[in-house]
Amino acid sequence: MNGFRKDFLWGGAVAACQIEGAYDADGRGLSTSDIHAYDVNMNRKKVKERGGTLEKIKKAVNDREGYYPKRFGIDFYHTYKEDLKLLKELGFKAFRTSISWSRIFPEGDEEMPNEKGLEFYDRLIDEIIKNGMEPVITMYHYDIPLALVTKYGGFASRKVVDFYVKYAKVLLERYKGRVKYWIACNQINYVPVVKFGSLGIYDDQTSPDKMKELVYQAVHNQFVGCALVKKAAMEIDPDAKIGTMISDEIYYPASCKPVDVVFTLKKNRMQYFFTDVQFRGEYPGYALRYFEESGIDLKMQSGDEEILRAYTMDYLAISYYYTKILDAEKNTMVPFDGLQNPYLESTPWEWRADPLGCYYCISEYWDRYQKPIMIAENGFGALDKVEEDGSIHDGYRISFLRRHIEQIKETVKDGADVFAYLSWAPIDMVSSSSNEMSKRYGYIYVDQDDFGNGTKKRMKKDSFYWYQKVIRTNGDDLSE
Ligand code: BGP
Repeated sequence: MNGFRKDFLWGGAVAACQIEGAYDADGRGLSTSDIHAYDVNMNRKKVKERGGTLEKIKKAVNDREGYYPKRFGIDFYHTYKEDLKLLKELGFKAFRTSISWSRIFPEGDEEMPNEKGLEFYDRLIDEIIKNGMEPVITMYHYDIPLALVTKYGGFASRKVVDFYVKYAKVLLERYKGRVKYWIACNQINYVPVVKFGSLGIYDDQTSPDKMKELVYQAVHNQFVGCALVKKAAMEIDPDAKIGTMISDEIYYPASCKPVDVVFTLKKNRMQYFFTDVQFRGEYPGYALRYFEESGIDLKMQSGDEEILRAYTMDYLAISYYYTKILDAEKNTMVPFDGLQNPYLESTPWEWRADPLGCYYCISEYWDRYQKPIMIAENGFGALDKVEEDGSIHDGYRISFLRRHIEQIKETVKDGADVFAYLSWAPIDMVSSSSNEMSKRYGYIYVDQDDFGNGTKKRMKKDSFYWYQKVIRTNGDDLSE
């Protein structure tokens, strides 16, 4: 292979809870993303975890003072037709977004789905297809219905697994024949740091010494949920592909000291743990040992192991942004406890771009599983500037994307089956972790500030025209 396959899916990715807004339209219920308040005093290098205690959550629900950016997004709920037209102009072959779970089941535990929510996604998915794009739909992207958190304790409860599978079955039935690529759960490996948004666990749900066990119990429940979604897809829509998604958190050793190299191998294994279970269908020995030595006693229901073994995932979706390093003396096995690589450039958010790391990440995952790979997120968050004449010169973003696409092409030349590149993000929207518009990723600028003020006007950045050329030449011409 000397380049991308002819039917390579070039496109971009967004998430309902960061783009749609209309948080209470047409019967939608509150989700965890709707109580993520904008923190005007945030430290961009140390963004606070969202969520909080049950008390804090209930207060946020009743808060009339704070500003909650994800309730408004960029109003994509109403502008999706115009925005998709711009993406068609870019030449997109695929478009990834997510379905907001609480549009379909406002409280999460209703008997019947909310028809108006389903109708919105009928319109949206039809519009994506009408504009010549393959829809890639994330079933769950950091917006679990809030009631499933406060009433049931999120994925720590097996009842929530049942509600999740019921929700997924509704989607598979409704969009059968229109959606071929599903992602069961956004970045399933990231849950320890997004335990509120992704597992639906609040800070005082259990005592601090029991929290690690509760998180991994909820992760186990999510594994079972995803496997049951795969089972449902085989019954409802055999053409549907169910992907699992991880955000790359594979580390380099900080030095060639054997202790750093071996520690890094062991910690990286606890990242591969998520995909080992979902592609190999069982818990690897190193993970069982880690849980035993950490005093984590996972409760598996009878039948769980058979379900995991029988219903593994069809493809791997990877979100890639940065890399970090591990020093055996300074770091621990706590997920995401790592150091910054002094050989990489920093950004205001301390996300250090590493294009070669993209080659490393894809190669390791391909060598480990030989499963088809979709790059489901890759992009450069930056403080973009609008010039007097309305132009936006984001050469830094073009350079980031070019250097990453070059490395992806290298993995394809090695034989890796990378079938899609959906960069984050085609259009500016509210950032996930820092909850701000200022951290812009788009090829298309949106005139809206961190408090939602602005004309909402969409403007093409230099990267719009560059990416348009990349897609037109199927990745042959990456020149800046
Ligand atoms: C991923 C999330 C996306 C997206 C991206 C960029 O973890 O799946 O939702 O937001 O990160 O992160 P951020 O928006 O925090 O810069």
